[in-house]
Amino acid sequence: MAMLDRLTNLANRHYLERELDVSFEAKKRYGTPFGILFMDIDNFKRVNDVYGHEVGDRVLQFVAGTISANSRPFDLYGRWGGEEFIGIVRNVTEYDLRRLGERLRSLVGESYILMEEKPLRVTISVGATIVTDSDSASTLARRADDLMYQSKAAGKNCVTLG
Ligand code: GH3
Ligand code: MG
Ligand code: MG
Repeated sequence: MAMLDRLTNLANRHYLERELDVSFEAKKRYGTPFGILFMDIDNFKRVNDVYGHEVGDRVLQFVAGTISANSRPFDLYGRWGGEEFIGIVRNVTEYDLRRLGERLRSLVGESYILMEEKPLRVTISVGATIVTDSDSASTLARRADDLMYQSKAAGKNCVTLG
């Protein structure tokens, strides 16, 4: 499938960008609000350095699995790049977007793979934002990315809404 990321089976960047365009169109025509969650795995380079790239790939797969197993059918989650994921969340309020981001953040932090019988866990930092009338796909993605970086600066493993 040309629209799926090979490693994680989530939507790929191309699919996400198309779906962002569709969501902007739906907002313009019908006023349907939407928001995005920008999620980046914390200290992922260390996972690769300590355990190797193959284990890093397995971690990407289980984080993707946690995200997709807990997503609503009308939302779309995908791999934006390396260890970055985006969720397009339809018809959502700020309150619910933050709750969803918090829920995914804590679920990822609680899940693990076993490495020599020991649990290997990672956390994610999240940026969450609702689309505004003056947004384009690129301003929206940039703001969500900036908010994700605010979560990093605040100590990682948290959600920043803006
Ligand atoms: P931060 O908490 O600030 O996000 O630190 P970080 O180490 O996660 O961030 P950084 O951007 O320094 O490193 C990201 C790492 O992700 C580096 C790169 O090797 C790794 N990576 C990107 N794509 C893949 C992939 O497909 N497989 C594996 N195993 N690693 C990947
Ligand atoms: Mg990154
Ligand atoms: Mg990272």
